[in-house]
Amino acid sequence: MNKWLFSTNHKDIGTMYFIFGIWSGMIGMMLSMIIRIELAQPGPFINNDQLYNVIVTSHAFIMIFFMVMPIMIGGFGNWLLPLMIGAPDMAFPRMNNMSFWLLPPSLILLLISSTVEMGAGTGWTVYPPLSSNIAHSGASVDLTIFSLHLAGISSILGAVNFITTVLNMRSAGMNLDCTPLFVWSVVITALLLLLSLPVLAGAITMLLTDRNINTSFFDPSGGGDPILYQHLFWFFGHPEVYILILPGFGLISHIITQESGKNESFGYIGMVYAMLSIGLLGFVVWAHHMFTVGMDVDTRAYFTSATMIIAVPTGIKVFSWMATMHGVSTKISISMMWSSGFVFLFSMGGLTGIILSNSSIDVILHDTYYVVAHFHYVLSMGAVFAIMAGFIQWYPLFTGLTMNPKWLKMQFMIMFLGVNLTFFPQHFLGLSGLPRRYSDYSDFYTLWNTISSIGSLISLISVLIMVFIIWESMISKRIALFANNNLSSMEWLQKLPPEEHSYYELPLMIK
Ligand code: HAS
Ligand code: CU
Repeated sequence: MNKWLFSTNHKDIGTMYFIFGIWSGMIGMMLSMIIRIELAQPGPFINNDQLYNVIVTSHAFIMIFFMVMPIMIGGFGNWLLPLMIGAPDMAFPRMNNMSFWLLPPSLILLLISSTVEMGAGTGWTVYPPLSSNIAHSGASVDLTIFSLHLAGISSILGAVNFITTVLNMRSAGMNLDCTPLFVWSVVITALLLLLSLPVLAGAITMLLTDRNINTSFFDPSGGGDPILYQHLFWFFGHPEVYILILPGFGLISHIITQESGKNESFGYIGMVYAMLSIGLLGFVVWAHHMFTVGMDVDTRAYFTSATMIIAVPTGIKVFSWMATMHGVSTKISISMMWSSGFVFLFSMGGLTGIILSNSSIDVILHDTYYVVAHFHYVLSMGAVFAIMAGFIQWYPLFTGLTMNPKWLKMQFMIMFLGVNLTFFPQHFLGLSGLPRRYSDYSDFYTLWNTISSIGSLISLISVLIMVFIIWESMISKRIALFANNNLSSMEWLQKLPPEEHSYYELPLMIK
Protein backbone atom coordinates (compact mmCIF):
# COMPACT_ATOMS: atom_id res chain seq x y z
CA MET A 1 0.00 0.00 0.00
CA ASN A 2 2.63 2.57 1.04
CA LYS A 3 4.73 1.44 -1.89
CA TRP A 4 2.13 2.97 -4.18
CA LEU A 5 0.82 5.86 -2.08
CA PHE A 6 4.25 7.28 -1.30
CA SER A 7 6.10 5.99 -4.34
CA THR A 8 8.97 8.07 -5.71
CA ASN A 9 9.99 5.47 -8.29
CA HIS A 10 9.45 6.53 -11.89
CA LYS A 11 8.42 3.04 -13.01
CA ASP A 12 5.87 2.54 -10.22
CA ILE A 13 4.46 6.03 -10.80
CA GLY A 14 4.35 5.28 -14.54
CA THR A 15 2.44 2.08 -13.81
CA MET A 16 -0.06 3.99 -11.65
CA TYR A 17 -0.56 6.47 -14.49
CA PHE A 18 -1.26 3.56 -16.87
CA ILE A 19 -3.80 2.00 -14.52
CA PHE A 20 -5.46 5.37 -13.89
CA GLY A 21 -5.52 6.21 -17.62
CA ILE A 22 -6.96 2.85 -18.60
CA TRP A 23 -9.62 3.11 -15.88
CA SER A 24 -10.60 6.61 -17.01
CA GLY A 25 -10.59 5.37 -20.59
CA MET A 26 -13.23 2.82 -19.63
CA ILE A 27 -15.46 5.59 -18.25
CA GLY A 28 -14.82 7.74 -21.30
CA MET A 29 -15.74 4.82 -23.54
CA MET A 30 -18.96 4.10 -21.63
CA LEU A 31 -19.98 7.75 -22.05
CA SER A 32 -19.21 7.55 -25.78
CA MET A 33 -21.42 4.47 -26.07
CA ILE A 34 -24.31 6.40 -24.49
CA ILE A 35 -23.73 9.14 -27.07
CA ARG A 36 -23.76 6.63 -29.94
CA ILE A 37 -26.90 4.92 -28.62
CA GLU A 38 -28.66 8.30 -28.43
CA LEU A 39 -27.61 9.05 -32.01
CA ALA A 40 -28.10 5.58 -33.48
CA GLN A 41 -31.52 6.61 -34.73
CA PRO A 42 -33.66 9.76 -34.70
CA GLY A 43 -35.82 10.42 -31.67
CA PRO A 44 -34.95 10.49 -27.98
CA PHE A 45 -33.14 7.83 -25.96
CA ILE A 46 -32.04 9.67 -22.80
CA ASN A 47 -34.83 12.19 -23.31
CA ASN A 48 -32.93 14.95 -21.52
CA ASP A 49 -30.89 17.34 -23.66
CA GLN A 50 -28.99 18.89 -20.76
CA LEU A 51 -27.97 15.41 -19.64
CA TYR A 52 -26.87 14.60 -23.20
CA ASN A 53 -24.63 17.68 -23.20
CA VAL A 54 -23.25 16.74 -19.77
CA ILE A 55 -22.29 13.33 -21.17
CA VAL A 56 -20.62 14.86 -24.25
CA THR A 57 -18.71 17.28 -22.00
CA SER A 58 -17.52 14.60 -19.56
CA HIS A 59 -16.56 12.31 -22.44
CA ALA A 60 -14.22 14.98 -23.85
CA PHE A 61 -12.72 16.00 -20.49
CA ILE A 62 -12.14 12.43 -19.40
CA MET A 63 -10.59 11.33 -22.69
CA ILE A 64 -8.30 14.39 -22.92
CA PHE A 65 -7.23 15.03 -19.32
CA PHE A 66 -7.67 11.62 -17.71
CA MET A 67 -6.96 9.13 -20.50
CA VAL A 68 -4.61 10.44 -23.25
CA MET A 69 -2.46 12.82 -21.16
CA PRO A 70 -1.92 10.49 -18.16
CA ILE A 71 -1.10 7.50 -20.38
CA MET A 72 1.19 9.28 -22.85
CA ILE A 73 3.05 11.73 -20.64
CA GLY A 74 2.53 10.13 -17.22
CA GLY A 75 2.75 6.48 -18.25
CA PHE A 76 5.14 6.30 -21.20
CA GLY A 77 6.98 9.48 -20.15
CA ASN A 78 7.72 8.27 -16.64
CA TRP A 79 8.59 4.74 -17.68
CA LEU A 80 10.71 5.40 -20.75
CA LEU A 81 12.21 8.87 -20.46
CA PRO A 82 14.62 8.25 -17.53
CA LEU A 83 15.67 4.91 -19.08
CA MET A 84 16.28 6.52 -22.47
CA ILE A 85 18.59 9.21 -21.07
CA GLY A 86 20.29 6.86 -18.61
CA ALA A 87 19.02 8.67 -15.51
CA PRO A 88 18.36 6.77 -12.25
CA ASP A 89 14.94 8.45 -11.85
CA MET A 90 13.14 11.75 -12.46
CA ALA A 91 14.76 14.95 -11.16
CA PHE A 92 12.09 15.54 -8.47
CA PRO A 93 10.76 12.11 -7.47
CA ARG A 94 8.48 13.33 -4.68
CA MET A 95 6.98 16.02 -6.90
CA ASN A 96 6.41 13.21 -9.39
CA ASN A 97 4.32 11.41 -6.78
CA MET A 98 2.33 14.61 -6.19
CA SER A 99 1.69 15.07 -9.93
CA PHE A 100 0.08 11.66 -10.04
CA TRP A 101 -1.94 11.91 -6.82
CA LEU A 102 -3.49 15.25 -7.84
CA LEU A 103 -5.29 13.43 -10.65
CA PRO A 104 -7.67 11.16 -8.69
CA PRO A 105 -9.12 14.11 -6.71
CA SER A 106 -9.39 16.05 -9.97
CA LEU A 107 -11.32 13.21 -11.62
CA ILE A 108 -13.53 12.89 -8.54
CA LEU A 109 -14.41 16.61 -8.71
CA LEU A 110 -15.36 16.21 -12.37
CA LEU A 111 -17.53 13.19 -11.64
CA ILE A 112 -19.16 14.95 -8.65
CA SER A 113 -19.99 17.91 -10.89
CA SER A 114 -22.31 15.61 -12.84
CA THR A 115 -24.13 14.50 -9.69
CA VAL A 116 -25.13 17.95 -8.41
CA GLU A 117 -27.76 20.22 -9.93
CA MET A 118 -28.07 19.56 -13.69
CA GLY A 119 -24.39 18.86 -14.38
CA ALA A 120 -22.02 20.87 -16.59
CA GLY A 121 -23.34 20.72 -20.16
CA THR A 122 -20.97 23.37 -21.46
CA GLY A 123 -18.78 21.35 -23.80
CA TRP A 124 -15.05 21.02 -23.01
CA THR A 125 -14.60 24.62 -24.15
CA VAL A 126 -16.76 25.99 -21.26
CA TYR A 127 -17.74 29.10 -23.25
CA PRO A 128 -19.66 31.85 -21.49
CA PRO A 129 -22.49 32.86 -21.53
CA LEU A 130 -23.58 29.18 -21.57
CA SER A 131 -21.17 28.49 -18.68
CA SER A 132 -22.17 31.65 -16.76
CA ASN A 133 -24.47 31.49 -13.78
CA ILE A 134 -27.67 32.26 -15.67
CA ALA A 135 -27.52 29.23 -18.00
CA HIS A 136 -25.62 27.06 -15.51
CA SER A 137 -26.64 28.05 -11.99
CA GLY A 138 -25.55 25.77 -9.16
CA ALA A 139 -22.20 24.21 -8.36
CA SER A 140 -21.60 21.97 -11.38
CA VAL A 141 -19.52 24.36 -13.49
CA ASP A 142 -17.61 25.52 -10.40
CA LEU A 143 -16.70 21.91 -9.60
CA THR A 144 -15.58 21.41 -13.20
CA ILE A 145 -13.39 24.51 -12.93
CA PHE A 146 -11.81 23.18 -9.71
CA SER A 147 -11.24 19.84 -11.42
CA LEU A 148 -9.38 21.62 -14.22
CA HIS A 149 -7.36 23.62 -11.68
CA LEU A 150 -6.10 20.41 -10.07
CA ALA A 151 -5.41 18.64 -13.38
CA GLY A 152 -3.58 21.79 -14.54
CA ILE A 153 -1.39 21.91 -11.42
CA SER A 154 -0.61 18.22 -11.89
CA SER A 155 0.47 18.80 -15.49
CA ILE A 156 2.53 21.90 -14.71
CA LEU A 157 4.43 20.06 -11.96
CA GLY A 158 4.98 17.14 -14.33
CA ALA A 159 6.20 19.50 -17.05
CA VAL A 160 8.72 21.14 -14.71
CA ASN A 161 9.92 17.68 -13.71
CA PHE A 162 10.43 16.41 -17.27
CA ILE A 163 12.20 19.59 -18.43
CA THR A 164 14.56 19.56 -15.43
CA THR A 165 15.25 15.83 -15.80
CA VAL A 166 16.17 16.11 -19.46
CA LEU A 167 18.25 19.27 -19.09
CA ASN A 168 20.27 18.01 -16.12
CA MET A 169 20.27 14.24 -16.00
CA ARG A 170 21.27 12.98 -19.45
CA SER A 171 24.16 10.54 -19.26
CA ALA A 172 27.61 11.91 -20.08
CA GLY A 173 28.10 12.44 -23.79
CA MET A 174 24.39 12.50 -24.66
CA ASN A 175 24.21 15.89 -26.35
CA LEU A 176 20.86 17.37 -27.28
CA ASP A 177 21.49 16.49 -30.93
CA CYS A 178 21.58 12.79 -30.11
CA THR A 179 18.87 12.68 -27.45
CA PRO A 180 16.22 10.07 -28.40
CA LEU A 181 13.17 11.39 -30.30
CA PHE A 182 10.68 10.30 -27.61
CA VAL A 183 12.66 12.32 -25.05
CA TRP A 184 12.55 15.33 -27.37
CA SER A 185 8.82 14.87 -27.90
CA VAL A 186 8.13 14.83 -24.14
CA VAL A 187 10.29 17.89 -23.47
CA ILE A 188 8.56 19.87 -26.21
CA THR A 189 5.18 18.73 -24.88
CA ALA A 190 6.23 19.84 -21.40
CA LEU A 191 7.19 23.29 -22.73
CA LEU A 192 3.77 23.60 -24.40
CA LEU A 193 2.09 22.61 -21.12
CA LEU A 194 4.13 25.10 -19.13
CA LEU A 195 3.29 27.99 -21.45
CA SER A 196 -0.37 27.21 -22.24
CA LEU A 197 -1.91 25.84 -19.04
CA PRO A 198 -1.52 29.05 -16.99
CA VAL A 199 -3.60 30.83 -19.64
CA LEU A 200 -6.41 28.27 -19.24
CA ALA A 201 -6.09 28.58 -15.47
CA GLY A 202 -6.46 32.36 -15.80
CA ALA A 203 -9.49 32.07 -18.08
CA ILE A 204 -11.38 29.60 -15.88
CA THR A 205 -10.51 31.54 -12.73
CA MET A 206 -11.92 34.71 -14.33
CA LEU A 207 -15.01 32.67 -15.22
CA LEU A 208 -15.19 31.50 -11.61
CA THR A 209 -15.15 35.07 -10.29
CA ASP A 210 -17.69 36.12 -12.96
CA ARG A 211 -19.93 33.33 -11.72
CA ASN A 212 -19.49 33.86 -7.98
CA ILE A 213 -18.27 37.32 -7.01
CA ASN A 214 -19.83 39.54 -9.65
CA THR A 215 -16.84 40.38 -11.78
CA SER A 216 -17.71 40.85 -15.45
CA PHE A 217 -14.65 39.82 -17.46
CA PHE A 218 -16.86 38.01 -19.94
CA ASP A 219 -20.13 39.87 -19.38
CA PRO A 220 -20.89 42.78 -21.78
CA SER A 221 -23.40 44.30 -19.35
CA GLY A 222 -20.45 45.05 -17.07
CA GLY A 223 -18.07 46.07 -19.85
CA GLY A 224 -16.65 42.59 -20.44
CA ASP A 225 -16.49 40.47 -23.58
CA PRO A 226 -17.33 36.77 -24.06
CA ILE A 227 -14.98 36.66 -27.07
CA LEU A 228 -12.09 37.34 -24.67
CA TYR A 229 -12.83 33.98 -23.07
CA GLN A 230 -12.63 32.26 -26.45
CA HIS A 231 -9.24 33.82 -27.19
CA LEU A 232 -7.88 32.78 -23.79
CA PHE A 233 -9.35 29.29 -24.08
CA TRP A 234 -7.94 28.61 -27.57
CA PHE A 235 -4.57 30.11 -26.73
CA PHE A 236 -4.48 27.08 -24.45
CA GLY A 237 -6.71 24.81 -26.54
CA HIS A 238 -4.76 24.70 -29.74
CA PRO A 239 -1.37 23.95 -28.11
CA GLU A 240 -3.30 21.35 -26.10
CA VAL A 241 -4.14 19.35 -29.22
CA TYR A 242 -0.41 19.17 -30.02
CA ILE A 243 0.23 18.20 -26.40
CA LEU A 244 -2.07 15.24 -27.06
CA ILE A 245 -0.23 14.09 -30.18
CA LEU A 246 3.49 15.01 -29.78
CA PRO A 247 4.40 12.20 -27.33
CA GLY A 248 2.63 9.86 -29.77
CA PHE A 249 4.90 11.16 -32.53
CA GLY A 250 7.85 10.25 -30.32
CA LEU A 251 6.56 6.74 -29.61
CA ILE A 252 5.83 6.09 -33.29
CA SER A 253 9.34 7.22 -34.33
CA HIS A 254 10.95 4.70 -31.97
CA ILE A 255 8.68 1.85 -32.94
CA ILE A 256 9.06 2.36 -36.70
CA THR A 257 12.85 2.68 -36.38
CA GLN A 258 13.17 -0.38 -34.17
CA GLU A 259 10.75 -2.60 -36.08
CA SER A 260 12.35 -1.66 -39.40
CA GLY A 261 15.70 -2.81 -38.05
CA LYS A 262 17.25 0.60 -38.61
CA ASN A 263 19.74 2.23 -36.26
CA GLU A 264 18.13 5.64 -36.30
CA SER A 265 15.10 7.39 -37.69
CA PHE A 266 15.37 8.81 -41.21
CA GLY A 267 16.15 12.51 -40.86
CA TYR A 268 16.63 12.56 -37.08
CA ILE A 269 17.57 16.25 -36.91
CA GLY A 270 14.69 17.11 -39.24
CA MET A 271 12.34 15.22 -36.90
CA VAL A 272 13.57 17.29 -33.93
CA TYR A 273 13.17 20.58 -35.78
CA ALA A 274 9.76 19.49 -37.09
CA MET A 275 8.52 18.89 -33.53
CA LEU A 276 10.00 22.21 -32.37
CA SER A 277 8.30 24.04 -35.28
CA ILE A 278 4.95 22.35 -34.62
CA GLY A 279 5.23 23.35 -30.95
CA LEU A 280 6.14 26.94 -31.79
CA LEU A 281 3.58 27.41 -34.59
CA GLY A 282 0.94 25.84 -32.35
CA PHE A 283 0.96 29.06 -30.31
CA VAL A 284 0.13 31.42 -33.19
CA VAL A 285 -2.87 29.74 -34.87
CA TRP A 286 -5.47 29.64 -32.09
CA ALA A 287 -8.14 31.77 -33.77
CA HIS A 288 -8.79 29.10 -36.45
CA HIS A 289 -11.28 27.83 -33.84
CA MET A 290 -13.07 31.19 -33.89
CA PHE A 291 -13.53 32.03 -37.58
CA THR A 292 -17.26 32.53 -37.04
CA VAL A 293 -17.09 35.12 -34.24
CA GLY A 294 -17.04 38.04 -36.66
CA MET A 295 -13.33 38.52 -37.23
CA ASP A 296 -12.16 40.93 -39.89
CA VAL A 297 -10.91 39.48 -43.16
CA ASP A 298 -7.20 40.28 -42.59
CA THR A 299 -7.19 38.44 -39.28
CA ARG A 300 -8.87 35.46 -40.88
CA ALA A 301 -6.33 35.50 -43.74
CA TYR A 302 -3.50 35.48 -41.21
CA PHE A 303 -4.89 32.62 -39.11
CA THR A 304 -5.66 30.56 -42.23
CA SER A 305 -2.11 30.97 -43.58
CA ALA A 306 -0.37 30.41 -40.26
CA THR A 307 -2.40 27.24 -39.66
CA MET A 308 -1.62 25.80 -43.09
CA ILE A 309 2.12 26.22 -42.53
CA ILE A 310 1.93 23.49 -39.85
CA ALA A 311 1.38 20.97 -42.66
CA VAL A 312 5.05 21.48 -43.63
CA PRO A 313 6.77 20.18 -40.46
CA THR A 314 4.03 17.55 -40.08
CA GLY A 315 4.66 16.46 -43.67
CA ILE A 316 8.39 16.21 -42.84
CA LYS A 317 7.46 13.82 -40.04
CA VAL A 318 5.08 11.71 -42.14
CA PHE A 319 7.56 11.35 -45.01
CA SER A 320 10.44 10.63 -42.61
CA TRP A 321 8.42 7.80 -41.03
CA MET A 322 7.75 6.38 -44.47
CA ALA A 323 11.43 6.70 -45.42
CA THR A 324 12.39 4.91 -42.19
CA MET A 325 10.07 2.04 -43.12
CA HIS A 326 11.37 1.96 -46.66
CA GLY A 327 13.40 -0.94 -48.02
CA VAL A 328 12.96 -3.47 -45.25
CA SER A 329 11.46 -6.89 -45.70
CA THR A 330 10.85 -8.04 -42.17
CA LYS A 331 7.73 -9.71 -40.89
CA ILE A 332 5.39 -6.91 -39.85
CA SER A 333 4.92 -6.92 -36.07
CA ILE A 334 1.72 -5.92 -34.31
CA SER A 335 3.15 -2.64 -33.02
CA MET A 336 4.24 -1.92 -36.60
CA MET A 337 0.66 -2.50 -37.80
CA TRP A 338 -0.59 0.07 -35.29
CA SER A 339 2.20 2.45 -36.33
CA SER A 340 1.43 2.15 -40.05
CA GLY A 341 -2.24 2.63 -39.22
CA PHE A 342 -1.23 5.71 -37.27
CA VAL A 343 0.76 7.26 -40.12
CA PHE A 344 -2.06 6.68 -42.62
CA LEU A 345 -5.05 7.71 -40.48
CA PHE A 346 -3.30 10.61 -38.72
CA SER A 347 -2.49 12.02 -42.17
CA MET A 348 -6.17 11.70 -43.13
CA GLY A 349 -7.14 13.67 -40.03
CA GLY A 350 -4.41 16.20 -40.74
CA LEU A 351 -5.68 16.76 -44.28
CA THR A 352 -9.22 17.47 -43.08
CA GLY A 353 -7.59 19.91 -40.63
CA ILE A 354 -6.05 21.75 -43.59
CA ILE A 355 -9.49 21.89 -45.19
CA LEU A 356 -10.96 23.38 -41.99
CA SER A 357 -8.15 25.92 -41.75
CA ASN A 358 -9.59 27.72 -44.80
CA SER A 359 -11.67 30.36 -43.03
CA SER A 360 -14.25 30.63 -45.81
CA ILE A 361 -14.85 26.88 -45.79
CA ASP A 362 -14.82 26.78 -41.99
CA VAL A 363 -17.71 29.28 -41.82
CA ILE A 364 -19.77 26.45 -43.35
CA LEU A 365 -18.19 23.53 -41.51
CA HIS A 366 -17.66 25.03 -38.04
CA ASP A 367 -19.66 23.24 -35.33
CA THR A 368 -20.66 20.44 -37.72
CA TYR A 369 -19.77 16.75 -37.60
CA TYR A 370 -16.98 17.43 -40.12
CA VAL A 371 -14.99 18.91 -37.22
CA VAL A 372 -15.90 15.90 -35.07
CA ALA A 373 -14.62 13.57 -37.81
CA HIS A 374 -11.41 15.62 -38.13
CA PHE A 375 -10.48 15.50 -34.49
CA HIS A 376 -11.40 11.88 -33.98
CA TYR A 377 -9.11 10.90 -36.87
CA VAL A 378 -6.18 12.70 -35.24
CA LEU A 379 -7.16 11.59 -31.72
CA SER A 380 -8.96 8.22 -31.79
CA MET A 381 -6.80 6.99 -34.64
CA GLY A 382 -3.78 9.20 -34.03
CA ALA A 383 -3.26 9.45 -30.28
CA VAL A 384 -5.01 6.18 -29.39
CA PHE A 385 -3.26 4.18 -32.14
CA ALA A 386 0.10 5.55 -30.86
CA ILE A 387 -0.86 4.47 -27.34
CA MET A 388 -1.81 0.98 -28.59
CA ALA A 389 1.43 0.70 -30.58
CA GLY A 390 3.54 1.80 -27.62
CA PHE A 391 1.68 -0.34 -25.10
CA ILE A 392 2.16 -3.47 -27.21
CA GLN A 393 5.78 -2.60 -28.03
CA TRP A 394 6.85 -2.08 -24.40
CA TYR A 395 4.41 -4.40 -22.57
CA PRO A 396 7.21 -6.93 -21.98
CA LEU A 397 9.33 -4.18 -20.40
CA PHE A 398 6.47 -2.93 -18.21
CA THR A 399 5.26 -6.33 -17.01
CA GLY A 400 7.89 -8.93 -17.93
CA LEU A 401 5.10 -10.81 -19.73
CA THR A 402 4.03 -11.42 -23.33
CA MET A 403 0.60 -11.16 -24.95
CA ASN A 404 -0.85 -13.56 -27.53
CA PRO A 405 0.28 -12.16 -30.92
CA LYS A 406 -2.43 -13.86 -32.97
CA TRP A 407 -5.18 -12.37 -30.80
CA LEU A 408 -3.46 -8.98 -30.87
CA LYS A 409 -3.48 -9.08 -34.67
CA MET A 410 -7.16 -9.97 -34.69
CA GLN A 411 -7.86 -7.22 -32.18
CA PHE A 412 -6.04 -4.70 -34.42
CA MET A 413 -8.16 -5.68 -37.42
CA ILE A 414 -11.40 -5.32 -35.47
CA MET A 415 -10.50 -1.97 -33.96
CA PHE A 416 -9.22 -0.64 -37.31
CA LEU A 417 -12.56 -1.53 -38.84
CA GLY A 418 -14.54 -0.18 -35.87
CA VAL A 419 -13.00 3.29 -35.62
CA ASN A 420 -13.09 3.89 -39.38
CA LEU A 421 -16.71 2.80 -39.57
CA THR A 422 -17.50 5.12 -36.67
CA PHE A 423 -15.77 8.25 -37.89
CA PHE A 424 -15.54 8.16 -41.69
CA PRO A 425 -19.32 8.62 -42.17
CA GLN A 426 -19.20 11.65 -39.86
CA HIS A 427 -17.44 13.53 -42.69
CA PHE A 428 -20.57 13.02 -44.81
CA LEU A 429 -22.84 14.08 -41.95
CA GLY A 430 -20.82 17.25 -41.45
CA LEU A 431 -20.68 18.11 -45.13
CA SER A 432 -24.46 17.85 -45.29
CA GLY A 433 -24.80 20.16 -42.31
CA LEU A 434 -25.42 18.05 -39.20
CA PRO A 435 -24.41 20.23 -36.22
CA ARG A 436 -22.40 18.82 -33.28
CA ARG A 437 -23.58 18.75 -29.62
CA TYR A 438 -27.26 18.05 -30.40
CA SER A 439 -29.07 14.93 -29.17
CA ASP A 440 -31.42 14.56 -32.16
CA TYR A 441 -31.47 15.07 -35.92
CA SER A 442 -33.74 15.08 -38.93
CA ASP A 443 -34.33 11.57 -40.35
CA PHE A 444 -32.38 12.68 -43.43
CA TYR A 445 -29.21 11.95 -41.40
CA THR A 446 -30.23 8.48 -40.17
CA LEU A 447 -28.17 6.19 -42.42
CA TRP A 448 -24.66 7.47 -41.64
CA ASN A 449 -25.50 7.91 -37.95
CA THR A 450 -26.65 4.30 -37.70
CA ILE A 451 -23.52 3.09 -39.46
CA SER A 452 -21.41 5.23 -37.13
CA SER A 453 -23.09 3.70 -34.09
CA ILE A 454 -22.52 0.17 -35.43
CA GLY A 455 -18.84 1.10 -35.86
CA SER A 456 -18.65 2.24 -32.24
CA LEU A 457 -20.06 -1.10 -31.11
CA ILE A 458 -17.31 -2.89 -33.07
CA SER A 459 -14.68 -0.66 -31.40
CA LEU A 460 -16.18 -1.49 -27.99
CA ILE A 461 -15.87 -5.21 -28.73
CA SER A 462 -12.24 -4.73 -29.81
CA VAL A 463 -11.43 -2.96 -26.53
CA LEU A 464 -13.04 -5.77 -24.55
CA ILE A 465 -10.88 -8.23 -26.53
CA MET A 466 -7.80 -6.18 -25.57
CA VAL A 467 -8.79 -6.40 -21.89
CA PHE A 468 -9.13 -10.17 -22.32
CA ILE A 469 -5.69 -10.39 -24.01
CA ILE A 470 -4.05 -8.49 -21.13
CA TRP A 471 -5.85 -10.66 -18.57
CA GLU A 472 -4.81 -13.85 -20.37
CA SER A 473 -1.15 -12.75 -20.49
CA MET A 474 -1.26 -12.13 -16.73
CA ILE A 475 -2.85 -15.41 -15.69
CA SER A 476 -0.76 -17.58 -18.00
CA LYS A 477 2.48 -15.77 -16.99
CA ARG A 478 4.41 -16.26 -20.26
CA ILE A 479 7.66 -14.60 -19.26
CA ALA A 480 9.29 -12.30 -21.83
CA LEU A 481 12.73 -13.36 -23.06
CA PHE A 482 15.63 -11.01 -23.45
CA ALA A 483 17.30 -11.12 -26.83
CA ASN A 484 20.79 -11.94 -25.56
CA ASN A 485 20.13 -14.83 -23.21
CA ASN A 486 18.01 -17.91 -23.06
CA LEU A 487 16.85 -17.58 -19.48
CA SER A 488 13.57 -15.93 -18.76
CA SER A 489 14.00 -12.27 -17.94
CA MET A 490 12.60 -12.66 -14.44
CA GLU A 491 14.89 -15.52 -13.41
CA TRP A 492 17.82 -13.79 -14.99
CA LEU A 493 17.09 -10.40 -13.49
CA GLN A 494 16.43 -11.82 -10.04
CA LYS A 495 20.07 -12.96 -9.86
CA LEU A 496 21.14 -9.32 -10.13
CA PRO A 497 20.90 -6.62 -7.46
CA PRO A 498 17.76 -4.52 -8.12
CA GLU A 499 19.73 -1.35 -8.75
CA GLU A 500 21.31 -3.01 -11.77
CA HIS A 501 18.07 -4.07 -13.43
CA SER A 502 17.60 -0.98 -15.52
CA TYR A 503 21.06 -1.38 -17.07
CA TYR A 504 20.05 -4.68 -18.57
CA GLU A 505 16.68 -3.50 -19.76
CA LEU A 506 18.22 -0.56 -21.60
CA PRO A 507 19.92 -2.01 -24.65
CA LEU A 508 17.09 -4.35 -25.47
CA MET A 509 13.84 -2.56 -24.87
CA ILE A 510 14.94 1.05 -25.21
CA LYS A 511 16.33 2.38 -28.40
FE1 HAS B 1 -7.37 20.22 -35.56
C1 HAS B 1 -10.42 21.60 -34.70
C2 HAS B 1 -7.04 22.49 -38.11
C3 HAS B 1 -4.20 19.02 -36.23
C4 HAS B 1 -7.52 18.26 -32.74
N1 HAS B 1 -8.71 19.94 -34.02
C5 HAS B 1 -9.92 20.59 -33.87
C6 HAS B 1 -10.56 20.11 -32.68
C7 HAS B 1 -9.72 19.19 -32.10
C8 HAS B 1 -8.57 19.10 -32.97
C9 HAS B 1 -9.97 18.43 -30.81
O1 HAS B 1 -8.28 25.22 -38.85
C10 HAS B 1 -11.96 20.53 -32.21
C11 HAS B 1 -11.93 21.45 -31.04
C12 HAS B 1 -13.33 21.79 -30.62
O2 HAS B 1 -13.84 21.13 -29.70
O3 HAS B 1 -13.95 22.66 -31.24
N2 HAS B 1 -5.91 20.66 -36.94
C13 HAS B 1 -5.98 21.60 -37.91
C14 HAS B 1 -4.76 21.58 -38.71
C15 HAS B 1 -3.96 20.61 -38.15
C16 HAS B 1 -4.69 20.04 -37.05
C17 HAS B 1 -4.43 22.42 -39.91
N3 HAS B 1 -6.10 18.88 -34.67
C18 HAS B 1 -4.85 18.53 -35.11
C19 HAS B 1 -4.27 17.57 -34.20
C20 HAS B 1 -5.20 17.37 -33.21
C21 HAS B 1 -6.35 18.20 -33.52
C22 HAS B 1 -2.88 16.98 -34.37
C23 HAS B 1 -5.15 16.49 -32.01
C24 HAS B 1 -4.44 15.42 -31.89
N4 HAS B 1 -8.51 21.72 -36.28
C25 HAS B 1 -8.17 22.57 -37.31
C26 HAS B 1 -9.21 23.60 -37.44
C27 HAS B 1 -10.17 23.36 -36.45
C28 HAS B 1 -9.71 22.17 -35.75
C29 HAS B 1 -9.23 24.72 -38.41
C30 HAS B 1 -11.43 24.17 -36.13
C31 HAS B 1 -12.61 23.68 -36.88
C32 HAS B 1 -13.88 24.31 -36.37
O4 HAS B 1 -14.60 24.88 -37.20
O5 HAS B 1 -14.16 24.24 -35.17
C33 HAS B 1 -2.55 20.26 -38.63
O6 HAS B 1 -1.65 20.18 -37.55
C34 HAS B 1 -2.54 18.96 -39.39
C35 HAS B 1 -1.21 18.74 -40.10
C36 HAS B 1 -1.10 17.36 -40.71
C37 HAS B 1 -1.22 17.07 -42.03
C38 HAS B 1 -1.09 15.67 -42.52
C39 HAS B 1 0.33 15.24 -42.87
C40 HAS B 1 1.04 16.15 -43.83
C41 HAS B 1 1.41 15.80 -45.08
C42 HAS B 1 2.11 16.84 -45.91
C43 HAS B 1 1.36 17.22 -47.17
C44 HAS B 1 0.07 17.89 -46.92
C45 HAS B 1 -0.27 19.09 -47.46
C46 HAS B 1 -1.68 19.64 -47.25
C47 HAS B 1 0.66 19.92 -48.29
C48 HAS B 1 -1.54 18.14 -43.03
C49 HAS B 1 1.20 14.43 -45.63
C50 HAS B 1 -2.50 19.49 -48.51
C51 HAS B 1 -3.94 19.65 -48.23
C52 HAS B 1 -4.97 18.90 -48.77
C53 HAS B 1 -6.34 19.13 -48.24
C54 HAS B 1 -4.82 17.89 -49.82
CU1 CU C 1 -6.48 24.18 -33.48
